[in-house]
Amino acid sequence: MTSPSSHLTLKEFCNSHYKGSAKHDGLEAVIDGIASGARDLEGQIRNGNLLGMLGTTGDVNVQGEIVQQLDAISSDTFVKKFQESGRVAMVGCEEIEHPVTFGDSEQHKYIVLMDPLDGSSNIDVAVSIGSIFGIWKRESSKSLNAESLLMPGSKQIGSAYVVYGSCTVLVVATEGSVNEFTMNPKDGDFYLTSANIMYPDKTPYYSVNDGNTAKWVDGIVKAVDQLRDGRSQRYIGSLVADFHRNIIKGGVFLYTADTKNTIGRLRLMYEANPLGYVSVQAGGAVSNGVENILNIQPVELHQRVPLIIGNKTLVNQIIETIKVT
Ligand code: P6P
Repeated sequence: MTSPSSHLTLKEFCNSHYKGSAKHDGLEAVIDGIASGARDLEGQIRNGNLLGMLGTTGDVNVQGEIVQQLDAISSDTFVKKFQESGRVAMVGCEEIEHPVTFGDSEQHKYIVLMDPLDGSSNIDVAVSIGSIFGIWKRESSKSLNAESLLMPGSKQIGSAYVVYGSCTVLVVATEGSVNEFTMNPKDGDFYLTSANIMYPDKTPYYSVNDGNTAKWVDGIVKAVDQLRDGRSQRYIGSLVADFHRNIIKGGVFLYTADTKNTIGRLRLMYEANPLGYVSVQAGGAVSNGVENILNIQPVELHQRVPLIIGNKTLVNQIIETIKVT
């Protein structure tokens, strides 16, 4: 049995790893903004319907999706935190049609793309949901505009995600380093609970929506049949929660193209790229079925992409099966 005080705090970790470093200076303020926003959101999420914050706002977002109250609250929360950080030049978001610009000074070094609340269909049924963040260094030579956000995932300087689950965890990835921090409900601080995470060799799980089977091409049907052999299917309906289980316990997640979602359902810039960066830094892989997603040059902020992400051996097995079927 340990106590929170026996763990490094997120602030201690970030100050020692990022503050003042040539490559990551100021990143500690961005991560602190994510942790602070997650702390605020966690409190609201845990109240569920007690505060009347579940359900929809009645609006439809740029994706044509009905906006849940918590979608709007989470977007506003993190936009405010990134503005307060003084280090984020611009943020792009699933819930906002156009990017928000905060500043163009030397201090405003980072660009963030986020899905502030992933898994909206699970909000009002007490199932795990999460937040996802991709972090890029802004190219100071270029002026800030919508095009500034369209950088390939391979150019991320880091990424992070939060899972509001049975506990609240924040995972932060930079080059060669993936670390999990758990929030202590008593003081709202995040403490290092798993350092230098790498995918396990074992792969007991696979995550896919079996309900889409009739819409898949033969190669995907065969690839999923292969995954079923000796594994358990785990599918939460919140990408970030399925991703986190798979990186800790071992497994793969796939949401490929099908006859309904002909270019996939999930978003390149603020779902596939940030989680793909975490996956690769943890020894995993991320693909659209043809190439490493992190190499894709984006053309549109909200573009979708087929997603295969997790254990490298399984990702490559799926790609090979699609190719030869
Ligand atoms: P389906 C949630 O809405 C989400 O964007 C991901 O978090 C999740 O993995 C996926 O959609 C679930 O989609 O079509 O299986 O309900």
